[in-house]
Amino acid sequence: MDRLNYINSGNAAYIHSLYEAYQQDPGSVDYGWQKFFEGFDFGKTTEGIAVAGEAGSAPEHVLKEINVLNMIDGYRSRGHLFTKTNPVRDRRKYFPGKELETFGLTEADMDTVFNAGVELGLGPAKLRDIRQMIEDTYCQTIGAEYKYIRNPIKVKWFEERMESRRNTPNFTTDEKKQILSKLNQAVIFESFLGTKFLGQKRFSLEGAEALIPALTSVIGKGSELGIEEFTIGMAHRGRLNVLANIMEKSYKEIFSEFQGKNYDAESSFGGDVKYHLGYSTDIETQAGKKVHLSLCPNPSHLEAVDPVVEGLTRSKIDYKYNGDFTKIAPILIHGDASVAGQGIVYEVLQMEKLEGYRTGGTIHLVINNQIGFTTNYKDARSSTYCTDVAKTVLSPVFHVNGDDVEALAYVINLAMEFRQTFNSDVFIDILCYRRYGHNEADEPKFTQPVLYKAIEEHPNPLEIYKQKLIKEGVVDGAGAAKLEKDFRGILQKMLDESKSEERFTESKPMFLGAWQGLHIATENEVTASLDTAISEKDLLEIGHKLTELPKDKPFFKKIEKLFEERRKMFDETHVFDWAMGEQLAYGSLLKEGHPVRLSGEDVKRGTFSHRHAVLTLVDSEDEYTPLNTLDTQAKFRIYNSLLSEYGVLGFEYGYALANPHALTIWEAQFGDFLNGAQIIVDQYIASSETKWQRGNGLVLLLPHGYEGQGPEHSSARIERFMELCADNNIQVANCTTPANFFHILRRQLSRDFRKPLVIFSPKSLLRHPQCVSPLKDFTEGKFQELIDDSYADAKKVKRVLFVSGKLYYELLDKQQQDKRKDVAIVRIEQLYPTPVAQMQKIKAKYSNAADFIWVQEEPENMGAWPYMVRKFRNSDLNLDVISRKESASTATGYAKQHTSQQLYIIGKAFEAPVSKATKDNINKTTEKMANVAAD
Ligand SMILES: Cc1ncc(C[n+]2csc(CCOP(=O)(O)OP(=O)(O)O)c2C)c(N)n1
Repeated sequence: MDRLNYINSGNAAYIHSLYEAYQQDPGSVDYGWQKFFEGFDFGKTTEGIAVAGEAGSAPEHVLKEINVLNMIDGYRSRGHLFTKTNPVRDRRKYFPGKELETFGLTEADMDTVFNAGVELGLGPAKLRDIRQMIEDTYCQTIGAEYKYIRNPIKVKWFEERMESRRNTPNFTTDEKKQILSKLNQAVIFESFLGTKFLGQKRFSLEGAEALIPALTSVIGKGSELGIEEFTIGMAHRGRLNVLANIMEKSYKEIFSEFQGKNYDAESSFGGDVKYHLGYSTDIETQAGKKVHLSLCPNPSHLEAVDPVVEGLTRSKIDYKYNGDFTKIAPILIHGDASVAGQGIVYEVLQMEKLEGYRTGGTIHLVINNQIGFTTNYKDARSSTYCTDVAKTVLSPVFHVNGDDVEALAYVINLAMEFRQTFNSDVFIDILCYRRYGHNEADEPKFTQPVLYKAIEEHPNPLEIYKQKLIKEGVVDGAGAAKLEKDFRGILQKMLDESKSEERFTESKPMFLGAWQGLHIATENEVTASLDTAISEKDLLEIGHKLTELPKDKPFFKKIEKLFEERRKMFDETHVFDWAMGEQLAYGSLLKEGHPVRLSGEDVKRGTFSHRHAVLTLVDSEDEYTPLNTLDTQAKFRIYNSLLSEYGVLGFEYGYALANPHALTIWEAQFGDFLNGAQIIVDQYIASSETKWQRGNGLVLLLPHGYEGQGPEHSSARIERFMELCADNNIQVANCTTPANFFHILRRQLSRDFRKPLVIFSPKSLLRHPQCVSPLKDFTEGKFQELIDDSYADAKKVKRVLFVSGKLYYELLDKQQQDKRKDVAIVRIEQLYPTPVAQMQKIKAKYSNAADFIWVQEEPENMGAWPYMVRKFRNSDLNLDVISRKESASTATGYAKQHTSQQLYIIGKAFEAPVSKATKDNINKTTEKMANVAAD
């Protein structure tokens, strides 16, 4: 029957007229109505109607039929509001005692037979039975939200599965025993830690232990349905339990961590607390299937791990599973307060169906302990459920009572099946509680005395399930007790062994799988650039492919013109601009077999309309991507991202993590938007190697430069990156030539280690006539961390200007115009690792120079200067600065003021330098005066 949920009793006259029309000619009404009236006429002849007698006139009964249908529909849509899903609190009641009345029905209708029962597969049935059936299905320990899904096939899929079994699990005896055994591990593990490491933080899972059998179940079901690998992201709560009882990290290793035995004084790694560490492993399911599991390391910042897991998964889909979304699935485990409060969840959800970001559906599990630290759920969200964000992408949500471990295992299997069938996200909200405080040293009664009184008296899920199985005769009391005792025995043995070992580190080495052959860089390796040139033959071959537009496709005239200009670079001028330098880097890497992925807002064309890596054909949505026409297996993937920085940067970080042999790049629209993704920079990009021994080769392109566009689009906040630089953690560059940009991109994959690379990329230089590189700069040499001046006369130089980025060209202009051979302009192309040795060489070379000045466009409190002044504070370089004066805002909003500031900087840089002799004199006098003062 067609959906009839648009009808109600108010339509009585209309329905009556339809029925009359149907009686005269069935074909005169819609097919759905024909079927309905057919059933209704059939129902009228059945015993039910005869018995009910007073069922009233035909139209009146038709109305009641409709009411029953509405009731069924109501239960399907809103039954979740009436479930028994909360283990420790009573749910609020809607319309108590008026459930029938709400649908225009009464107790007197309970024995009337309604054809509407057909909708549930019951056939004509008494209202009593219909209601029982929908209550059993939708109002027990599982609440289902799926009716808002617009795809009727998905809706039907759920309806059929849930209603055919009344949403009731029917596990075999063996399966029940397996569930019991996993629950036993989960519960005993926590209580063991609680007694042996009293007061130590572990963010226990107690109250939500059903998560462990649920995960076992989803992994088992997933592997049955073809999944070979799961990537898991989760926060602190229950992480140790997952590591031990799902990931099979050895109990001994975990106990050693509790005893602080994994600390290695020799190591340069800073490490992290145990409930943030990642792990990966191969496990075998109950059915004997091998599954790879990886738990992503995560920072304290809740939900920050979500995009990283998604990116990691997508990378594996692209490179390891050849685009097959059914071989790997992400599982994200959220907390109720964080899933409701953190915007990153929304950003990640919006990726669900996007070509460049989808992962074939994520299984979202929420450990809904109804509290966030001390904050009650009522203060944590405005939405009814913590999972309501799921509805933005029409993802189904199941709310399950965490005390009903079978219901949870059943639902999670259903969710897995759904994910594999439709490649869509699905949420499971596990209603549970947190037995203790936020951590083990915390007193929850200070803030939730009533709830914690209820929790105190509440039996743990193992106790509840054990009693159920004893009642069913699946196990006896003695068997269940033995299970507990045996497992405690195993844990005690592991603890004893861990205590007897002096130091214990069984952590998996970092360079496994795709990272095989790579290593942590030594100091020398980081500072050395390898030869990254390509042959002229390759360059021209790539160039011709990149600039040749197929004759049979219609392109815009301006694009054809642009490509003709590009073509000339290869055929005639042999001088290349920024866009070509960039694409030659990609093309040459692709030719060497390295895939390239570039994502960010509007990257296909490029924010500044310079890239045109993807061309849209005239009057069409079809696209042409020259980089994908090269003669290579490696693919160029380029995606305009959703308007997100935090989510997309996290995704690309994860993407790069899974494949160090692909070049992965994220480009910000303007560099200043990066601060929306600061958590990913601070918590992952800058610190993950130190904290978790996880390298990453991600490249960030951050458009930067003072061009009078106002405070918001001038600065990508170089200072923010410079303050993060230590231990050779990242590379920061601000290149001035297409060739140097080309080499640094190629260098990223040419070495045996990976480091994130932050490039402050240009805007005006994209079209600057001098910002071009000759062919030989691509076919010879390597990335230059520092570029010396080739115009100044070394002997005459009295002042050396150190500069980076586009300001160089403005200084150059002035130098050339005024023919100032006494001022050398030295470009620092790589700000970090800072080429200190090369800078010292510069000092030696310009031996008559008295001034060494850092010149920057940014205000004095920004840019690279605060870093440089710290780095060189005790050096004989005695650096000074020329910059905009310190400022709260990055740049002025007035174009005129911008220009005068710019002229001031350039003018100041070329002010007549003081001679070295005079300067030495001044220094001596100052020193003397200081000594006098000291006396
Ligand atoms: C982004 C972020 N903000 C604040 C915190 C501090 N914090 C740690 S746990 C917590 C409560 C989390 O509640 P919930 O998500 O429900 O998880 P639970 O601890 O209850 O399992 C808060 C606010 C954090 N870790 N991350």
